[in-house]
Amino acid sequence: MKSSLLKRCVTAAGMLALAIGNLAAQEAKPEKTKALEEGPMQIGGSSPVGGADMVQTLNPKSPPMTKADFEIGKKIYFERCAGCHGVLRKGATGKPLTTDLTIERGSEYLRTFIFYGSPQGMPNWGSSGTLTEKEVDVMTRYIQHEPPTPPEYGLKEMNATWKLIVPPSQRPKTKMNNLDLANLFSVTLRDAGKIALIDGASKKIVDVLDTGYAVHISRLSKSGRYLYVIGRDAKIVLIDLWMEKPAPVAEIRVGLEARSVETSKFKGYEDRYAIAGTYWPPQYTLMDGDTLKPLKVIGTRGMTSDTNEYHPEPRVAAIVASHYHPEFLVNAKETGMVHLVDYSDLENLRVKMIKTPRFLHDGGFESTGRYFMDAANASDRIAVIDTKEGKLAAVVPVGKTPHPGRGANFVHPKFGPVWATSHLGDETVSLIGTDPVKNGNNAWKVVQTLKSAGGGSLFLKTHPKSKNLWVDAPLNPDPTISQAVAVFDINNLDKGFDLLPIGEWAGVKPGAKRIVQPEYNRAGDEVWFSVWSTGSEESAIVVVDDKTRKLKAVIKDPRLITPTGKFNVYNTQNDVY
Ligand code: DHE
Repeated sequence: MKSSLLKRCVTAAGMLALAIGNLAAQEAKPEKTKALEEGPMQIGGSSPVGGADMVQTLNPKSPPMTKADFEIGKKIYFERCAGCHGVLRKGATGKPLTTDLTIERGSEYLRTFIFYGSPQGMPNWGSSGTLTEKEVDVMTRYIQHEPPTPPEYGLKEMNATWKLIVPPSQRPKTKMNNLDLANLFSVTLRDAGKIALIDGASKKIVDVLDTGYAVHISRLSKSGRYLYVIGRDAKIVLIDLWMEKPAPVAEIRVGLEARSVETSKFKGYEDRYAIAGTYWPPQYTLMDGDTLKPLKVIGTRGMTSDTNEYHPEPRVAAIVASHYHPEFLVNAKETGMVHLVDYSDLENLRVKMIKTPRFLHDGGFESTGRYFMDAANASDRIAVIDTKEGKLAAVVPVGKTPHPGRGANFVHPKFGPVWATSHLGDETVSLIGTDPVKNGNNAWKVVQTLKSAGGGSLFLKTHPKSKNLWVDAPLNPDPTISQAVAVFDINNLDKGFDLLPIGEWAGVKPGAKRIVQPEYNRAGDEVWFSVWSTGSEESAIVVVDDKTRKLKAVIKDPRLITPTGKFNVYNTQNDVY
């Protein structure tokens, strides 16, 4: 970080800390509602809120705002915006939001952009109802002030949040319920900060459990017994699925902001360690797999893979566990370095840095489980990492902003085994050959590009028993696309896609109804889709018969608030996608 910027941040942080101190010193009155009740402040001019404590800003062009509003803006920013724009607002999946850019853009432009979003993946925070007009106004002003520098977060802070709710010695020795765990789904209830456990056969909600804020993903232990759920607030909850009623047995916060969690999968080390990666601070933490006791923190700050420049905030994106060695593969987004972490000796930890294109995001294994297909989304590339040899095997140019989730594997009638990704930035689906042995001339290159319904896709899925490839587009601005899903016949890809109106089939009240993330059941004959509306609108889960592509069931329940990711236990535990 440039020293002048650092100085400005430190001074601003110092002043902010001082301001927060003053603020805390006053009787804690509901400044927040008061500030919001006053409605949008007039931008510029003297403070319209009279004697309220105003944020002292270094930049005279920053629009005035009260400290109460600044705190509201800070909370909303860390929870909703930092993921795309970075904790220090340097940008990544989303554009940089540093004040030299935002003040020049001005309040009217910023307010419109925040309210209506863009086809390139910026959610429509205002028109979707996720943020109120007044919150949009607060954010418009907040991003025209210097970002506060968030605190570091080490073992001391983690241990202060670590709770061993049920020690392993007191947990059941055998499964105490008659749930069909292999066909249980862990469903992210994003804005509720909970997960729903849903039985695959009956479609009944078994339970709704509290997790971290803006819960993001679930991952399974190798044993299939434990669920690891991580929230954007970097809180991990370990859930024991063998309990009479599945329940949390441990929890911890590993930072201020996170997206990924995994456990060790190599033979002899199954579930011995858990790992979580954070966006802030830029680091990853190794924990005891059974208890989440934090063991080791490793930072990712360092040089970028292309220009060898120092980066202060390489956020940890996807993490996968090697099946070939006692290793984790950890994506450092902004530097384009994949950390190959050898966990066989934590005291003499070996980390190999594999150079790949910058802006790594999500990804998954190809069908043999040897190669990690790793999306460098803002570089429009897929890095192919050989987890057996521990090195980069290829870099494959694909469409605009690939966003595969874990991707989709199938045998192409002409090109053999392929792995597929869809894209945020265009309507294509890239099929990459993944068999360097029997289909060497197709390996590690795009063998076919399909045209799906539109850009704004986040996930696609298939199943070894299916002939369908399902592609969502929840961030497309056209509701006839975002509220539907495209499906291709793998045996006849040239025919193009059928568009199924899943949002309509849900039969829910009007709302955003974005269709997100196809997920199969254990048998591979049903596909589950989230109908994702805002927290104040009705959402649902729609189940489609994979063979007939007809509606099979709709799961509706007032507890299903903003359902997004769904993780079938068996498929997640065994990398079936
Ligand atoms: Fe995710 C996976 C980051 C927004 C739903 N998301 C991931 C992974 C990362 C990531 C790094 C891979 C984790 C892994 O495999 O270890 N996601 C981010 C962001 O930075 C981003 C773009 C902005 C943010 O604010 O977080 C973001 N993600 C979203 C959403 O808005 C989604 C659609 C709804 C939600 O619940 O937040 C969303 N992300 C998902 C899902 C997965 C995921 C469902 C897992 C896909 C899978 O099949 O494994």
